[in-house]
Amino acid sequence: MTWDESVLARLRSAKRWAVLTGAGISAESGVPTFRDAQTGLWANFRAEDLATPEAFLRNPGMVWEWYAMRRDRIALVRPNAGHYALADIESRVEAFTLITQNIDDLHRKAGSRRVLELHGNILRTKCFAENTVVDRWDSVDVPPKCPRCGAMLRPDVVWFGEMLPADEMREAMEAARNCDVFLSIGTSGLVYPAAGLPFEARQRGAVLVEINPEETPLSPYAHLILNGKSGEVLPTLVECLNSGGK
Ligand code: BV8
Repeated sequence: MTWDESVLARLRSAKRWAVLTGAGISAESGVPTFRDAQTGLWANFRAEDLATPEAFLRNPGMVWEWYAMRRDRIALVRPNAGHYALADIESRVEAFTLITQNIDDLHRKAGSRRVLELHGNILRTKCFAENTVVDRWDSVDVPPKCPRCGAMLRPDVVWFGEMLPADEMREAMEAARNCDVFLSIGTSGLVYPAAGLPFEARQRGAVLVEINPEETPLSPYAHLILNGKSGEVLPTLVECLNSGGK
């Protein structure tokens, strides 16, 4: 893979990094990308028709089971070389902010320290009414009931039509506006406001790199497109950065 030496030189000198990841970085760990997650019973539904508060109120049992199936799958998977490569870069640069749309906790498991989860975390559960995290419950209902107020429990993830966590989004925007390099990895770049972050970074003068086997709406704006699987491309990028241009 021949990479643009001038861009690589800017990456080697970059002090402040911001990274946005999507489902693609977890694909090699065996986690279906967001749009592949409708297997079996849910094959006839679009993800957007499951991951909404309206869908949950319409059919709480089905939506709870869809997340339970995904959570059970995620409990069995491990981070891949792409996740570890990002934790490696974080340990070598001055400032590193990892912004993820993923809810699978794999970046933390790979040792990344500064992780902004814009869309929540499937391993956390919260009360639908109180909007506060619930760690344990003895309700056997589907979905289970909140031990405090009796309302339905739900996954602590951001559904379509819901606001993103304000602190995480503010910090992500700040990182995008102040970084020297922005990596967009394994995301189709279709879901906002997360998908707006790479554009913000580019507008502020950052070097924009996209890592994805396919083209996305962001591709025409990238200074460097690494067309491949993140589990293969990211370790190679780390080697290039460490080789110092030899
Ligand atoms: C909101 C959690 C205020 C749940 C998810 C403009 C501005 C603001 C909002 C909107 C707007 N326009 C429309 C909206 C509304 C909506 C939206 O963006 N809709 C889209 C469909 C048009 N946004 C919202 O509702 C957000 N809320 O803005 O609140 C508001 C509200 C209403 C109206 C206006 C404003 C909330 C969005 C969050 C939804 N929750 N996830 C769950 O997981 O169940 S979204 C979910 O899908 C993911 O988290 C991710 O963000 C998104 C897209 O998934 P990707 O990660 O990109 O994965 P995908 O499968 O699409 O692509 C995988 C990519 O990987 C592919 O490109 C593939 O080529 C690549 N790949 C595959 N293998 C590899 C690989 N890459 C590298 N290596 C590999 N091996």
